[in-house]
Amino acid sequence: MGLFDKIKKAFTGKKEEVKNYDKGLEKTRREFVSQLSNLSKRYKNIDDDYFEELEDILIMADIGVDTVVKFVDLLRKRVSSEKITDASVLKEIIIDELFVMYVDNGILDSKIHYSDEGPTVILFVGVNGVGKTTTIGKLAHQLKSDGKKVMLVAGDTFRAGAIEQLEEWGERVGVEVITSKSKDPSSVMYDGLEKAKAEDYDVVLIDTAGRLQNKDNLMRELEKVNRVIQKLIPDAPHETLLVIDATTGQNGISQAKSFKEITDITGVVLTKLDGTAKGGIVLAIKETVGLPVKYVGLGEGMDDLEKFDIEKYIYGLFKDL
Ligand SMILES: Nc1nc2c(ncn2[C@@H]2O[C@H](COP(=O)(O)OP(=O)(O)OP(=O)(O)O)[C@@H](O)[C@H]2O)c(=O)[nH]1
Ligand SMILES: [Mg+2]
Repeated sequence: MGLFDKIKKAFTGKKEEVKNYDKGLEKTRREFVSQLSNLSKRYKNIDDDYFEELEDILIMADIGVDTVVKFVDLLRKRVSSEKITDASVLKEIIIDELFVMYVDNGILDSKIHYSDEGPTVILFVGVNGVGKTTTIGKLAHQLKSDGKKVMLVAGDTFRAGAIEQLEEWGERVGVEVITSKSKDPSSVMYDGLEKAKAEDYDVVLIDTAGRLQNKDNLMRELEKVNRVIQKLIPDAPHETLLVIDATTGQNGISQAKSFKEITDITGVVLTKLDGTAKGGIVLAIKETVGLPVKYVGLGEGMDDLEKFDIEKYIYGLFKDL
């Protein structure tokens, strides 16, 4: 039995557990996966044309050109060494190999690291409109449901309406939001962390502005933010999560590369997967950027954030095959 069969079996009958993945990956499943399925129906024999079409399909799913070339190369070798001729057999091997590629070279740590003592500080960064504030709202809801005392810090003092947006989330999910009239994000972060320490908060989620600016300015700004946070909590931020919009495809990959150069990113939140057929981007982030995806956004609602789980992801993608 192949790896995929095992995954499929593991989640069969566990609808609730994979509900968000199932729903959120529908677009990718419909386009990418059905093309894959058609391909193996159309080709009786595996030849060069087959591999070329396969390459195109994988590139369209935003797995990333380099990764695809490497992957298809590996498949060609397997096909020739194992003398595989049947395209429907190869279809299953493709899924297994995609899975192996993700978990290979050491599984990236997709867990959030919570502080043993004092508040855990999670900083959210990313370009504008990717879903930082929404992700904070959703995560606050999850953490609160887990019984944690959660604080949101409105560190986006730049965009009009940003503070109100975070306040709305705070109200909706029932957690405290710290705001300030000051235009300096550092001052609201300082106030928030001071309160979080004094009042024993478990988790502090810090929103930041998604303004577009050059690398040097952004680097300086993030250095300042980190300095301020560390004045109060020396080992914070415990996580710096980069939020990427999956619908922007390879653009998101370049953002990840840039942010990784200017600050210490501990993980990625990949949002709006429900709005794209390019779910292959998860592989590209791992292969070309080397960052772990820690959360995925699978819709706009407050329950539509999931811890990233490669097995559930693979299930959501290929369950109909
Ligand atoms: N479909 C879908 N929409 C999402 C998801 N995450 C966020 N959004 C939407 O994306 C839009 C932008 O989200 P925000 O949270 O405001 O993004 P932001 O990064 O905080 O934006 P700025 O503060 O302007 O930099 C909103 O309309 C959200 O509802 C998701 O997982 N799925
Ligand atoms: Mg925002």
